[in-house]
Amino acid sequence: MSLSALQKERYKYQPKLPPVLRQQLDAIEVKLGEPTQSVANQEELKALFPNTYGQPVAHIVSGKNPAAQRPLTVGVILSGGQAPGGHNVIAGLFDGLKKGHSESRLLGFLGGPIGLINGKYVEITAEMMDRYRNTGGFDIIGSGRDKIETQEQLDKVVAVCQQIGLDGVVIIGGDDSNTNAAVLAEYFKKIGSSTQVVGCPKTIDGDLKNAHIETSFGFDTACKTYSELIGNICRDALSAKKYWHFIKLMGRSASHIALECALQTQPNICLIGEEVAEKKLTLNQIVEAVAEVISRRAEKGLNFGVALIPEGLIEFIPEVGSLIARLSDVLAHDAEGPAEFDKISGLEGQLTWLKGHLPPENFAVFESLPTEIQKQLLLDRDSHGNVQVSLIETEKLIVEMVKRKLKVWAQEGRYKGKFSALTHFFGYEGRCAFPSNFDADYCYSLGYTAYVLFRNGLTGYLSSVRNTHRSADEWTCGGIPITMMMNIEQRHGKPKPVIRKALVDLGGKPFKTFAANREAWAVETAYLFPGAIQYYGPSEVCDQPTRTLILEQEG
Ligand code: FBP
Repeated sequence: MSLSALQKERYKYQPKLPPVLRQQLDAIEVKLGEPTQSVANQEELKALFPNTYGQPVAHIVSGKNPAAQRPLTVGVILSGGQAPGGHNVIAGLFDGLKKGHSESRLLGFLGGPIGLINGKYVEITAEMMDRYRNTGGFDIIGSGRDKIETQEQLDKVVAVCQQIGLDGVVIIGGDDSNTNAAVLAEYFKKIGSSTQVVGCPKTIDGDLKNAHIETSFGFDTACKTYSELIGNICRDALSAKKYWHFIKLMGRSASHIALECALQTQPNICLIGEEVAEKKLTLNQIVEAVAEVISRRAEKGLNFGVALIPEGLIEFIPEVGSLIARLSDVLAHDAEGPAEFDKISGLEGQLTWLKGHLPPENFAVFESLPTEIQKQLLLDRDSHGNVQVSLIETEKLIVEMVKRKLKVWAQEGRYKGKFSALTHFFGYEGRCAFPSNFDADYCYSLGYTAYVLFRNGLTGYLSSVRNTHRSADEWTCGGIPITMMMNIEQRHGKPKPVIRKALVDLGGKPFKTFAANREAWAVETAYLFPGAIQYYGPSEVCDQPTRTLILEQEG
């Protein structure tokens, strides 16, 4: 197979580890802190996780490791959406295992959690590992969105682990997958199995973070990739001076990606879902705010601009969120509803049906939406009948409604500009990029840390690397008990123990920095052009973490 020049160079790149992990393994030990508590619902969680609740935070420090050395067999799963760096988590784990004992084995379960349920795996060899070092993607073993939840699934997993003689499993995933890791760790302990479970925090969305987990991997590379593209579009807008570009960015629930990209590129508009929800803004108010910026720029002769829209915005708008929830109810949970509805052909007939089944206030919102969006709300339902929010073209919705608004303002003599809009969606473009140096180093360290946690007998932990806003020479590492990050939330109408998702903190420094500048960015043209991710060169060009991480950690 022929390789690109960058591919060849990246294979050779040696990721940076925290200083403590650069030592021989017998010079590293784990120090345990005080017992911990979950972030909420302590009594319920203690009852649900009697064997793993309250474990102490684990710090990996220099010392002596008395652990008797025998070969370990460990499994690894990639779970959920791709995120740059996943291969390096596996590489760090692999190298740790082999350093610990040359006969240790790493098994990769294929296609995500379903691979563990069905016992489908490959053994990761040194030669195979070397073909994936420092590359993007999850293609080494594939990923999937299945869950290990039911008793039948748990039984199958236990049987697979026993048959192989697995000492441990690493689950590389987001909040849901690591909630699963906690459930699995608890179950293994409950049945007296010695198989350990350790998670690694993954998601480009950046919403798996808390007081102990500074960032999820992949966020850095994805945001830098999108910011390069946004910067290029800013430059195009500035050159042609004739288009408004509306760019939707991934981030199913939280707006971290949009916020970080705004900090990196200084667009004219960036909507933040969490702020919309907090201020209870209506769709009309959002549209007016966007139209206002367009109008003010037009007054200065600037009929161009760039607007960023987070994917999850639509659900944060209270009236649309309520419509989506109600639509999902009538189309998914009402036994008669879906079958009857699916027989109707044509939007007109569907509208009549909905009028009779939706509360009037929800129907009024539905009726006010552009036809294309109405169709998407009705067509794009998942296997449970729920509306698939990520497939709704929010960027087109906003453009359509802004057009209508500007037309009215033009008739009233309030707006005299020209509005020509283009829409974009940046999502998949960033999920499998070559990991930035930050993600390559961070992921390798997370994987290596996971091995050290296994070696020291820990289970039910999330691998953690800290002080990541500084150079890797100052990084520290350890393990955080997963139950510590959990609370009880309603999921599909039932209370469930889950890791609390991190939304954009409106009181936090990243949002405040954005809010303090957005007025100037709206009317002045203050674009930044970050350019492509650099892998080689001065450290301030190629090793810098995200603005979000720096602002959050520097306090
Ligand atoms: P994870 O949370 O599993 O990492 O996935 C996040 C994400 O990339 C979202 O930003 C996006 O909405 C979603 O995955 C797309 O999912 P799919 O890959 O199933 O189309």
